[in-house]
Amino acid sequence: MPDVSAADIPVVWDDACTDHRPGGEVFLGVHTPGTEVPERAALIRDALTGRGHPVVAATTHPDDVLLAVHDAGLVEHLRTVWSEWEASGFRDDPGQDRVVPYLFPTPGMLPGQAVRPPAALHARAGFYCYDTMTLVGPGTWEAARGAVDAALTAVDLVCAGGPVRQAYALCRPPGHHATATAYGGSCYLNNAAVAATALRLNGFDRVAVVDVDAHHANGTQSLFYDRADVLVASVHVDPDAGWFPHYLGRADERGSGPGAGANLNLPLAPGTGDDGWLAAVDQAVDAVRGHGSDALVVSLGVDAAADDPESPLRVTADGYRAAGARLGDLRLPTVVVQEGGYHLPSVGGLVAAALDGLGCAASAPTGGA
Ligand code: SP5
Ligand code: ZN
Repeated sequence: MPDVSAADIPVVWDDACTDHRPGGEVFLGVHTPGTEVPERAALIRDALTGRGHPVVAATTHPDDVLLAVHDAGLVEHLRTVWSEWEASGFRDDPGQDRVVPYLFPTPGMLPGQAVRPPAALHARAGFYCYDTMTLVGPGTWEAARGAVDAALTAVDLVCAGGPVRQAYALCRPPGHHATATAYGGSCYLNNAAVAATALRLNGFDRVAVVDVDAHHANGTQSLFYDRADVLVASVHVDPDAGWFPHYLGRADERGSGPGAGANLNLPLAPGTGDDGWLAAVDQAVDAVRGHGSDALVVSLGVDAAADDPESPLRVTADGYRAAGARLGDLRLPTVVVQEGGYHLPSVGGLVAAALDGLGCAASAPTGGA
């Protein structure tokens, strides 16, 4: 019997993650309470510690991997925009206490013209952010940067050798909607892409990112779209059924150039439920085998869950446990990063179920029969 158990998967935590207070989201012009709240992270942590997972504090990492993923202008914007917003007096006039974009340089605004950064701070918000729902406030930068450190610390644990071949980074804010140059979808920095890049730099030749968040991993897809060495497979609610991120996530997006065939989108109908969702997870796992990946990143969003307010996929906790088991069956060094998941009464149990499935499968005796 192996002397490791699922509960041995370490949980990497950064205290800054609960200091990100977006204070809601502007949806269709209306300021709503939002669902990506600090309580999410504490609930997940408490559920995991209650089941025996050890907590490891994230360690500070330099910016090199972050800057291999993201444009320096985006990183600098996120680092500075909140203090500039405050200093510019926007809290009093017009009375907006978070950074909210109002103008977007869409292709239709700039036909045939290169887009260049605007001079005005309040215009710059829409240069780097592609929606109105992803607000920047006090603590946003520290949390987003802490989430990157958590992902990098989880990579360190997996690369250290020894018994830890799986680690979980409790990243908040989530990351999979962030592209090289833009943030959105409650995401600022792409933690999964940072983890995949760090694994490549640590000597893994081919890395797979499997994203089971309810929403398409548009940021991760775009970051690796033309690369063969990083497979991206995303299981999500069909954007053509009317769901975020609306413009991406279709099955015919298969990668480009050297990356042709190394992007797999598995869009699902609203109401799909466990069986159809797990069949898609199986297709993603088959794609990882076909890719010959030697390390795995799991973008673990639990917002496909039955009670989640942000998606209609209706997956159960048993479904998440089964998905974890299928991913654990790959027996690859694995870094799990937290993405979405917004039903506060169940979010902790859902993450715990996924990690339980992952750890049990990966530590089970290999099938001799
Ligand atoms: C990381 C992640 O899961 N991001 C999800 C971003 C999708 N947000 C879409 C929000 C649309 C407005 N939500 C209204 C919810 C009412 N039930
Ligand atoms: Zn999501």
